[in-house]
Amino acid sequence: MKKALTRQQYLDLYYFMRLNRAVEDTMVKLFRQNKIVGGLYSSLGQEAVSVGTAYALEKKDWLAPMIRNIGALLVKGVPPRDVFMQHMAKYDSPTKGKDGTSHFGDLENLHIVSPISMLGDLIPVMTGVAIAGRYLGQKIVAMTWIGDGGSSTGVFHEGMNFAAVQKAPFVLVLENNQWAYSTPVKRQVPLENLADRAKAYGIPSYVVDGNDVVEVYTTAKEAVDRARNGEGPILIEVKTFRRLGHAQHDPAEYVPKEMRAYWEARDPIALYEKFLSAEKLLDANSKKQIDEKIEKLLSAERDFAENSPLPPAEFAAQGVYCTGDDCHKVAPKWERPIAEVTPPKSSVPAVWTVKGFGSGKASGSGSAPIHFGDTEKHEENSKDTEVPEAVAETIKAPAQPRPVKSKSAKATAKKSAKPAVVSGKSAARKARR
Ligand SMILES: Cc1ncc(C[n+]2csc(CCOP(=O)(O)OP(=O)(O)O)c2C)c(N)n1
Ligand SMILES: [Mg+2]
Repeated sequence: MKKALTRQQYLDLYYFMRLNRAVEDTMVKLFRQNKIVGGLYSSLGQEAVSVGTAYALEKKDWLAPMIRNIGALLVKGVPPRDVFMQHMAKYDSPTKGKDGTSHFGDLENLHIVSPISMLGDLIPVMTGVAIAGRYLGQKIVAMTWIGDGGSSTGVFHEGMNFAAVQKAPFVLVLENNQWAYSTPVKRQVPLENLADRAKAYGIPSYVVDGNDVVEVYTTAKEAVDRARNGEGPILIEVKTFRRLGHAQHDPAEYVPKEMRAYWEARDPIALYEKFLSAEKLLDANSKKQIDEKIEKLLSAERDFAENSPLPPAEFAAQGVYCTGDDCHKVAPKWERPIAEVTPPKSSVPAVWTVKGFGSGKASGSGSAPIHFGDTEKHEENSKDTEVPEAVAETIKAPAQPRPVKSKSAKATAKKSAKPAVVSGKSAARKARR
């Protein structure tokens, strides 16, 4: 670890890592008391990643956490009670008890976009936030996190490519904790460094030790500054380890003992404490003060959360569907008259149709629109619908059985290769063959 920060910065990083761990320890206790409503994920051993990266952001910047980034929320200013209440589905929680994990954000004050469970989807979303900030002249940076597993989704690549081509002020932290559920990295990506994925988009990247909070922070700060100065998106791969299973239900017995032992000996908080005492930034007394501060804070926050009521039953039906003005204040700004850009005026007549298609009867006597078999009978070769030439080209005659070299077979093949007309049942069958 290098010495390059102010004393306060060093101590802040320590405090938030300790707070991150203590908040999650408290939630494990709540989980065992059956007070946690949804799944409980852990970032044990990964605290330096969430804290070190989020600490590099300014107040005006935006972040969107994933399941193992509670530390980032705490750094951005979310009170621990919100995290507790959210997981306990309490009425005073940010989502008023509608979610049992960490799907909440704060667009107005803290600039936090709610997590999206579909891995990778936050990348284009946060790219959009970054571009919007630039459009509004705000000089903000947007940040999100993705796992080693999540970096193999299609939307990861689409999102990164989009961010790169737009030169979005966006920092992506690729949290390589060696596992995606029970799949080790080596079995899903043929790369030594996942940061190499950045080469495909022509953007810069870093590889850092995710258990060294100072290295994580200084790298993230450099990346955030570069993104803010117009250099475009940056990918940071942090190498770390998921110390517990995917969630509370997973004992992670598939993790080799040696691997676990290696990383447990590299606990990010223990490593940092060693550094801080060697640099005379933390002694037994100041450590005790921090212990007491966190204990006092979390005891009050937990009490508040436990005393918060569960939502009233009738609330279950509210706030589920968008109700327009009561739900949000975002309104479309129509540049053309609405009638001109919405149906029926905006509807285009079908290029070609199939007679009877859409008029079949369903068992409940309504119409069963997509069942060819239900369409009315009509004669073979009847002229139902003229097919435009371009369409006819695409409906070439279906492959014939093994050709028999006889005059009559050739003649038949030639005949069926001319589908100028698609006729109801028989044509549909032909086309599907
Ligand atoms: C697109 C998509 N596919 C699958 C899942 C199910 N899923 C949730 S977490 C997870 C593993 C993620 O592993 P990784 O990205 O390495 O993150 P980690 O859990 O290690 O933090 C999977 C497959 C999902 N949420 N979204
Ligand atoms: Mg992982």
